[in-house]
Amino acid sequence: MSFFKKLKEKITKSTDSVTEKFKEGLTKTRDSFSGKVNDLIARYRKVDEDFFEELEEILIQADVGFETVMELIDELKMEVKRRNIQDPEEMQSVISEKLVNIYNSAGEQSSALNIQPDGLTVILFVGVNGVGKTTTIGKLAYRFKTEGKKVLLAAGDTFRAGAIEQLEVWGERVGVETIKHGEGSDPAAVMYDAIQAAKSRKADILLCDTAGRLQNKVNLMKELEKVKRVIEREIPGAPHEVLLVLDATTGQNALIQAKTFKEATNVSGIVLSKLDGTAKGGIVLAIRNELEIPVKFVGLGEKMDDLQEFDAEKYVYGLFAEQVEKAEE
Ligand SMILES: Nc1nc2c(ncn2[C@@H]2O[C@H](COP(=O)(O)OP(=O)(O)O)[C@@H](O)[C@H]2O)c(=O)[nH]1
Ligand SMILES: [Mg+2]
Repeated sequence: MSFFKKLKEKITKSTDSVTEKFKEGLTKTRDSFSGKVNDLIARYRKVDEDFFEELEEILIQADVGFETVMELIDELKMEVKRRNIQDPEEMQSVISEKLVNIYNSAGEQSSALNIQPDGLTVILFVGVNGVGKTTTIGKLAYRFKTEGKKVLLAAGDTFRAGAIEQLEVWGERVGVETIKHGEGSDPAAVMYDAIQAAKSRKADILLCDTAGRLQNKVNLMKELEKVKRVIEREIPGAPHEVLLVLDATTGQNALIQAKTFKEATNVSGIVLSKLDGTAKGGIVLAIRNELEIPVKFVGLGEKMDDLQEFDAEKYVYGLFAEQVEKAEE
């Protein structure tokens, strides 16, 4: 059975809203990337060296990342040889299968968060200005609240004007409390207070916002280290997750940011925001392969329920939805 058929069976068995979110959120990438792949397949009569060269170019344009593309092309060539594939029509399904494989073989498969079964779980969000930290916190707060958890927010971005209010607005929208100090105050002190509040209110989850920009990069990294130290001191084992938020629309720049933050804080997972805003959604694969940090969530829009746990199969379905749906029984 072809990979598309298997995927179709799986997807139709679980026609849930999550799959639809992936399909909807990946529309731009699907139109661009899959459009080019379809065009390529239509133009070739057999799978040859030129075919692979063009495919390589399409993958690079989708921001899949050079190393990952090379690995993928090698895998595809081997598979074509092994199964003696001649017809380009068969390639979409094979490409999809290899995309899932390459993602899942790059490391830990689970996008699950390290949630404490008893007691407080502290999650710290880091990333440069505008990537979507505050929005992601709002969306995650909504998610946890829906699961029946008691959630608290800590307004740790005291640098950017309006940042505290923005988080509070999200808190009100979701119906959770925000612990804050004034603009310009010490974010480590905000964290300290937020932890005390979380303990006394017996909260399950504390989501901590941080600044994305200070006077300079060194200051920012120092501030993040200090914030982290305070959290560690107050709760052994915390923060339980340090989530780095990256903006998918910034492409390879996101990888550079990740390397900087990785050096300063112990990043445990990536949130890739604004996947809906880019036609180059292949960046997921580049991040996964080149950083060795799991992509735990992806942002697929600006609404409360537009944050989803990353899932390689649903992602690939989003890339080739029409073809998967057309796959014959
Ligand atoms: N389309 C889209 N927009 C997003 C997503 N996540 C965040 N944004 C938008 O990105 C902008 C910056 O987000 P914000 O949370 O303020 O970033 P921060 O500076 O890192 O806290 C806002 O206009 C958000 O609505 C997403 O997944 N999709
Ligand atoms: Mg913010």
